[in-house]
Amino acid sequence: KTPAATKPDAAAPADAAAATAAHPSALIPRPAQMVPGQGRFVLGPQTRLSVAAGDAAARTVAEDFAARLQRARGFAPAIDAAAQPAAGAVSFAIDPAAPAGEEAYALDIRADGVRVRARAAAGLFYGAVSLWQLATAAPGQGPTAIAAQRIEDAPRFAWRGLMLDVARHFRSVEEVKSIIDQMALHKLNTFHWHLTDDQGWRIQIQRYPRLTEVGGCRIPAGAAGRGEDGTPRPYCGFYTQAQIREVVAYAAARHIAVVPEIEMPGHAQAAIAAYPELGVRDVLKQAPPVSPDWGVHTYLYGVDEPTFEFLQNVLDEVAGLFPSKYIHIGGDEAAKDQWIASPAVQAKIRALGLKDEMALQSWFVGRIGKHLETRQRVLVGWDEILEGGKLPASATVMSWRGTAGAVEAAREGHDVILSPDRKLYLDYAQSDRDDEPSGRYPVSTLQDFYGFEVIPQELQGEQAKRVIGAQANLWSEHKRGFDRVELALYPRLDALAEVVWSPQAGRDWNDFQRRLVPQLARYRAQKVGASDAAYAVKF
Ligand code: TNX
Repeated sequence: KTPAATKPDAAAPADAAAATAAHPSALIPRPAQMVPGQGRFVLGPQTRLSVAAGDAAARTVAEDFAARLQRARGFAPAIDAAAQPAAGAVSFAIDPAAPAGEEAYALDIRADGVRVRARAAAGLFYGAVSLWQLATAAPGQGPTAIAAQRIEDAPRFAWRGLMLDVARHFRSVEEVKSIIDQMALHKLNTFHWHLTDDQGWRIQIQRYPRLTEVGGCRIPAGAAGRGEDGTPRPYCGFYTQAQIREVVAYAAARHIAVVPEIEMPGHAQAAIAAYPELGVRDVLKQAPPVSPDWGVHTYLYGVDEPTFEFLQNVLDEVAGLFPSKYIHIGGDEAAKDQWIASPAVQAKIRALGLKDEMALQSWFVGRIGKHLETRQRVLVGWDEILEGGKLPASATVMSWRGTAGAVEAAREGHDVILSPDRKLYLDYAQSDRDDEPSGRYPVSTLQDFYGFEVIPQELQGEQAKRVIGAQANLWSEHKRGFDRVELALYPRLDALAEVVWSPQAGRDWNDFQRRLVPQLARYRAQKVGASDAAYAVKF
């Protein structure tokens, strides 16, 4: 239980602005435990940062903290390597006596010094993020005072994610990095990168260059210039493998795993445009274009050996680029029309002794799952992967069609991630103002996001433990420019962070809104576009 916030110290009226910074409730997500102390610590240009000699993880965190402080307050404290921190220093240390868990940390702020301790690098990083938030709660440059307090903190869930769709609208490496940086400052740890879809294939695969040469561009027949919605035509974009590595390393430095998604058996039109032989050949009259339209399309991968060879080769290259334990294989919205119409696919269904096309998709997912197992990776898929048969035990289910899929999967013993449509979708409009850029309806407000509870009420005990976390999804049909992406993301990312990190018992909308005031100022100072008074938050 977190005690009430300390009152600003009346004895130091000249420090009024800094006293705001000292308010312990300036943290998002709200920490698991917070105990106020006596007095305040002043963090300024003279402050020394201290790390034990040889503690490389602590040095990295201290350097990152100093660089962030430089950007936010205009000074970077010097770093000393010392066995014992000097009086008045901020020390960072990997400490086996720190709170249990790789992502947990303790942050001790006293008038005569600050200690950040964790058992592992991730926890130490999060401790530094909390200290940075406290140090930036009051706007402006220069020294700042932070109220004495002791924080012990650890996340509620292991999977704290955000999905970005770069297929419908492409995002530059710089834009992706900026999102990853904000994720880190919210203690989110999983970036799910939706890299392929009907409207574009966005990751270079050495073995199949046409995937990006052809699949990376959409050009409606006869259209040049700009389309009706202002989208330039042709519309192209993909990441080279060097860029993918750069993003993966950038995320890793912030303790974020990047989970790639390669869609199958549906949402495959861009791949089939590039290599029509991957499709259901006996029903394809001609190669399709990369889709210039939104919506659910009917192009499915075929189910013969060359297509599996292709998919496995692609996944092997992908596995070489992404060290993540998980690889997402999509599985959503695979309309079965082409499999139904194909004599060859029907013959395969009979030869395998399967009941129908649903069972065939389940068999398909099982095959890919086995392949990923040989590469020591865990398959994740949208909840349709539960349909039509038995899913490999190791597969993890991402529940998007409400929470029913999560309940079913958890009862069957699968790990589950909640990302239900609308509740945690970032592409819905967030207000009823008619000047808000386009979004899906009905409106999904910041308060709706904040009110989401990750564990479905049907799950208790061991079954509830199968819920490893949640993520918000940013589908990008409506997100042509990065300004729209930022408006959709911020500050809804703050609500998400609290939903997945903080103990549920402390959820308090009014308190959250108070903590958003300094957070919106942080966005402004970082030049990150956020929906403040305009759409999301009514102060
Ligand atoms: C459904 S949610 C999809 C996406 C679309 C989204 C919004 C999910 C797994 N699939 O392909 O972008 O609706 O239109």
